[in-house]
Amino acid sequence: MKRTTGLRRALAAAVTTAASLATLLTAAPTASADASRCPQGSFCVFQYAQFGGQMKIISSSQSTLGVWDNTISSYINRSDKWAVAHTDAGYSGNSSIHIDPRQEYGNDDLGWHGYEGELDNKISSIRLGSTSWEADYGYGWMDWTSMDHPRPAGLPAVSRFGDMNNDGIADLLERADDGKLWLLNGRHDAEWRTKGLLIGGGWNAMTQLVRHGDHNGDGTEDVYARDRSGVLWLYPGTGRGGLKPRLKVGGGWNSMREIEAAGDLTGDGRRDLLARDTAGVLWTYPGTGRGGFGARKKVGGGWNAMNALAAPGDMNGDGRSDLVARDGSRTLWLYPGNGRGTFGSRVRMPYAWPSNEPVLATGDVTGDGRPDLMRTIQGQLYVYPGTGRGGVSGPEANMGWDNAPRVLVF
Ligand SMILES: [Ca+2]
Ligand SMILES: [Ca+2]
Ligand SMILES: [Ca+2]
Ligand SMILES: [Ca+2]
Repeated sequence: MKRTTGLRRALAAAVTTAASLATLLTAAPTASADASRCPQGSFCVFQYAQFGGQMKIISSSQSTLGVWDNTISSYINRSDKWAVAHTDAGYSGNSSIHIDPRQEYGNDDLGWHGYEGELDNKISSIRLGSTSWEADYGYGWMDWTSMDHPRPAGLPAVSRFGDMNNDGIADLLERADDGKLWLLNGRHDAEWRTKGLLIGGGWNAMTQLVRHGDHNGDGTEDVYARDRSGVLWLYPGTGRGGLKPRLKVGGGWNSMREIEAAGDLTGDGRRDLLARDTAGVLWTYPGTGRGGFGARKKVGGGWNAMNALAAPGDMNGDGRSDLVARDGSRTLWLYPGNGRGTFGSRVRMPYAWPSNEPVLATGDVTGDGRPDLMRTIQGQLYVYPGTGRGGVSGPEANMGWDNAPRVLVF
């Protein structure tokens, strides 16, 4: 009976709300200013500051707000979604506030989670997303303004990597902040945009993600991933941009600070891994051509002087895979592979590379047959086209960059 009474009361309240919310919204506050009204797992907005007046639960993106248009003054986010509030319908106008997931009251810059200044009582749409980027743009992947040039025929196999869907054009893989893995197709649409293809979720469980062509001999590009327990997994590529069920390579890889899929370093035509251990020793793991590795070979010590490694393929055009490393002075060095699993004398590369941004090597993204490098500068990804003689030329802006903490492009 209590339930019926409660339901009737709720229905009556709903009818009253629907009939007179517009009136209520302009009347004096009556409901209690109690943030705990907002259920765990919900994002709630309130008519008045400090959680006062009527409350609305926002459980999906709202391109218009109906009777709630221009009436919201405070909020609390107990959901796992990001939210961005806009002053105009259709997610346009000013949108200066990013509302973090689990942003409980009393602990942010605004004190009481009020929409101050130009947003107070002026919100007309709210978009939710599982990442800040998705709440901003309405989709979870980064737009890649791809170059869309076919890879020239006759390119040495050592340089041929980056193409996940076998169309001859290098693609990017992006792990978004929420752990979703996206294929950013190198082939753009009519508007020069790339629509992300979702490979799957849960990739934040991985502490390393690398790829560099085909490792198991089926002609399609594969991915290696290390999980938190130190197990290395091979995810064979489908050749259509996706990944097949994973195969366990082995455990113990947490002794490695960094792993790079480096192409063929040993000269046998099979692709290998490089791994730097926590003591700074660099090791070559020769690929078997079936996804696993033979006995590792020591490259040398002292590599902890480098704060980033990248495996670009053959940068200097001698047919052997090379290594790029950035030192603590923002200098990038090319270590030319000698085809025996180690490297010749290093060569300094141009430009000062930011010390805290990734050095990206995902193959030939410009389509001239030469592997390229990429880096981010202030929220933008730039391509440094490889010269094919060991250097790179001036940067070309390529796409907006999601600089959330767990974003990874490889
Ligand atoms: Ca492709
Ligand atoms: Ca493969
Ligand atoms: Ca080379
Ligand atoms: Ca290129």
